[in-house]
Amino acid sequence: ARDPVRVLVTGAAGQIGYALVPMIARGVMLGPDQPVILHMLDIPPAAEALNGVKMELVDAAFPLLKGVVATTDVVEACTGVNIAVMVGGFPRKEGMERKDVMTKNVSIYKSQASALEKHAAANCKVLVVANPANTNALILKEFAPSIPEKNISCLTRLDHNRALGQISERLSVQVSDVKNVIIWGNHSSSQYPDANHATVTTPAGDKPARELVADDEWLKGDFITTVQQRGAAIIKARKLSSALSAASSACDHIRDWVLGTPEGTWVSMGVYSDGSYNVPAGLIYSFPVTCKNGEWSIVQGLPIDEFSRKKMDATAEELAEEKALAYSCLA
Ligand code: NAX
Repeated sequence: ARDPVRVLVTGAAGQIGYALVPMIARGVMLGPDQPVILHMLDIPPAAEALNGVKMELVDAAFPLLKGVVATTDVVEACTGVNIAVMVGGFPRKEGMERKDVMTKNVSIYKSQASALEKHAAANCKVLVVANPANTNALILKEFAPSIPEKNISCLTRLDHNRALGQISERLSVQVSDVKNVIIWGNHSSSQYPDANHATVTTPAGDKPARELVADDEWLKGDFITTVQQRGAAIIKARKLSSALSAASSACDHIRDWVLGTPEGTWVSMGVYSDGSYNVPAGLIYSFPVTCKNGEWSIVQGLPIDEFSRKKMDATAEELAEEKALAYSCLA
């Protein structure tokens, strides 16, 4: 039998946590043959609720779940973990300044970075979900210098999946037949959802989505804004933010990272920019990536038109501003 993999979920008593931990325990993230030990971290005011989640995990009798650590102690939570999904963070409340929210999250991600660096298993892979996701991941990278930058990422897979969903609805095709959309940049409304390279599997072979949609105005307009604003639309409808889709896409992100992307398919991940596509190095920016042997690489050589260039630059600019704001909060 395989050794269990230890998976940390921070903010585990929250909405996304509640949807995510059963998926992990069922094998959705790491496969149906991979036993797991769940580490769940939350803060003291949520300790009782966290314990309730632990009770439900016991009650669910998941065959793959070999142990549960539920704690408010960061060191205990991080010790020995192979995968860390960082969902905990400080939410923006009404009337709060951006800088105040950033200060809170910078301090959370700075201290959790140190705990992971000192106590996680070697080669631990980190996924930051909590907003501002790209910048939280950047702070984590800066304060965990011994964790290789290739092991630190942020979630834009939800946006990627939303883009696949929009194309599938528009064309009345199965979502599983649509692939290779791209989310460029920040997980915020400045992100650029790009369908220029997307394809749709048809009985006659793969066809460019752009040709099948045959409506550039939609692709450059409502398609982009619908994906950008989808989070707000869910809040409006549910009076709560996305949780099941966020949890599901976090599983997709880790699964593809660890087990590899299918041949001919790429996905979107927020990763440390090496300057590809003239995106400034030193930002955590969402790119199209393929994964193999547990490592991602940015898909190279895609032609970028002028419309795309502008959108890619605008979201990079926003990330540079966020980075500057985060650094000013360190002082
Ligand atoms: P909730 O407020 O339901 O849960 C957050 C949990 O984090 C709470 O239980 C809270 O006590 C805990 N927490 C706060 N500070 C902590 C700390 N220092 N250490 C450990 N735990 C801590 O929010 P939820 O709806 O679950 O969303 C979680 C985060 O995901 C938010 O930051 C949200 O903005 C972000 N999202 C990111 C998405 C993405 O695609 N990257 C999409 C979904 C989601 O909006």
